[in-house]
Amino acid sequence: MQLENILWSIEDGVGVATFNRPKALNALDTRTIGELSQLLDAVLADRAVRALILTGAGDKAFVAGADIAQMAGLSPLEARRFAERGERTLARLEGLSIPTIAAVNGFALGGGCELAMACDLVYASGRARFGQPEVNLGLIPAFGGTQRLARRVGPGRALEIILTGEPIDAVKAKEVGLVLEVLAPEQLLPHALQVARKVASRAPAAVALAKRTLHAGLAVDIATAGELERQAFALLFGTEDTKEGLKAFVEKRPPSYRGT
Ligand code: CO8
Repeated sequence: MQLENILWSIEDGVGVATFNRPKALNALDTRTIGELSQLLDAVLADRAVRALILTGAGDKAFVAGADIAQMAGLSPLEARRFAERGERTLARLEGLSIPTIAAVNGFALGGGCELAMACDLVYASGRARFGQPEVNLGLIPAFGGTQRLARRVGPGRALEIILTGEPIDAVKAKEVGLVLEVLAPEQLLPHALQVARKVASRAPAAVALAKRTLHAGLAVDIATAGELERQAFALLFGTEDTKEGLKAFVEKRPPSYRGT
């Protein structure tokens, strides 16, 4: 992998991707989005990576949005391609079968807030600021932000955040349901790693199907969603890990999952 703008490490089966473009507060240019896409390919191919954490380098920004200087030169067709590329990459991130965690250490604005919302779990340091300031630039969120924010915090709050373009602090973000926990800056990554390791220790197929069923269920009516849930539940009985999990409980020992 040729990564210039994302630092990548793997610890105990947990991959940590750190956005690192200090001169632009880690903003997403086309190169960085391409690198994220490459990284997702690598994560998909590597069964040893069982959870993924996204964070930002430095103490100021998670990701301050799409790269504004680069966007300023786009034609309408280029803008459409840029938005499609970003949205497709975030949809792939959201659809990963392993758990994903955004550890938001500073500004998560525009595309940065959209990136965090494409992760399963969002934790923030007290320094974090979230917002969709696109209207200040004569734009609208275009990496899925109008949709994911409304699903996370409800349409009323989403409209308030999107239409005013004003950022909210970490405490407010927790209050509205965008963030799960607010931590001291030095506790943020250790907390994210602790949660990632816990989820990574569970049966991988069960984790993957729980996540897929939840997302698929939100897109359909509740009766259809219930049917999807029952199908996923039944499917697990064909895996060795489910047999192991049930057997280990009966035998009063910890389960040993192999991802099979
Ligand atoms: N893109 C490019 N460069 C940026 C960005 C960005 N999003 N954010 C900050 N920078 C750069 C600044 O230009 C500055 O560079 P320089 O030192 O060369 O002047 C450097 O980072 C440091 O920033 P500031 O000096 O502005 O730092 P402050 O502490 O004063 O302010 C803020 C921090 C409040 C975060 C401020 O930088 C800011 O408002 N940034 C822009 C945030 C923003 O509007 N983000 C949303 C962008 S739009 C978007 O994400 C749309 C997504 C959908 C795309 C669809 C594509 C078609």
